[in-house]
Amino acid sequence: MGQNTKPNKPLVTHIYTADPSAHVFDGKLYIYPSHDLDHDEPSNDNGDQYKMEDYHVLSMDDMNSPVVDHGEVLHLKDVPWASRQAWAPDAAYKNDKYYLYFPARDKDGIFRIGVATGDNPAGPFKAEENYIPGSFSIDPAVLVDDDEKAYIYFGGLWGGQLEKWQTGSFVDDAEGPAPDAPALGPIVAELTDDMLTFKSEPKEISIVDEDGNPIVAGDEDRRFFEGPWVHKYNGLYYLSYSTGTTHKIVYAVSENPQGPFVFKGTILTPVIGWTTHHSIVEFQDKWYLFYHDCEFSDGVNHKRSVKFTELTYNEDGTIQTIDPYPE
Ligand code: FUB
Repeated sequence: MGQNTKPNKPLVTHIYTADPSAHVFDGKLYIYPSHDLDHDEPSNDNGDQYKMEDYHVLSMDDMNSPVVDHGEVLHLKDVPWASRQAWAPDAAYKNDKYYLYFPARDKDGIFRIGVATGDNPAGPFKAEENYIPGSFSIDPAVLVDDDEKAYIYFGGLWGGQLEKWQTGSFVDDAEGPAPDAPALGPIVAELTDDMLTFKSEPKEISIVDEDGNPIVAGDEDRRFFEGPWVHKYNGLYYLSYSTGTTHKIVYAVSENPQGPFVFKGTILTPVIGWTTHHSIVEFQDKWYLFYHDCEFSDGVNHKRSVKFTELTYNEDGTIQTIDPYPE
């Protein structure tokens, strides 16, 4: 199955896709999205409408060629520890293997992060028996650095449950920090060489302004909400993420993969639909932003479509802000 695609248009329309994580493996572009179910149940702030059950992999030989849907590569029924909500995944390559990282609720309804392995970037993937010990919350993103060290970033507020882990264990009725207190940052952990467990204790990333002051929880235009992604450009680490309630993709920069990161600006202005979620990838000498919106479903928040557009750096390494609906 395949269809040609264009910038700012859905990559595929035969299924709803969201939360794209794009990677170049073996010279081809692979996209690992969530697979939104086409249902008409009500929405709430807990994200219960995002009731995805499986993952598909998409690929493109180049940016003008048809998008191939490689079909279902993992289903929650084959994940022994998981109960529901297969949310935003990511993939990584190391040790001649491919790894699919994904969040889902465990049997107690707590979001955890699992890993599944395969020999081919297009799947299929076989899940480990248990979730990654010590994992929590949602939206994993993995960076395999130039020195082969691998880092996993994750976290999301509200339905993503990050607020509930501030003490180090799950507190069901925990609230987020006060508006003038430092915002909760995404979490980072180094992965073990086999990519299956945390090598280091997960720790919170600090995001600060240009003066070194932490971004506060009430600063909803800049504080982390969900969907962390880290890529490298000119030797610097770029952490980008969704601001959730203000619907932007923003970024911060560091010399260290574990931060602290200094806030820089907006990459993508709000899209149609509540959530915004992206990835950034270099492919055939150009940089691309993969993102999603709800234009194709006429604005139904849980029926999203993955799109892409080109991303441009300024000479000083800052990223030009992208309007998802150019004239
Ligand atoms: O797709 C479900 C959730 O919506 C993701 O985990 C979040 O990042 C948001 O896009």
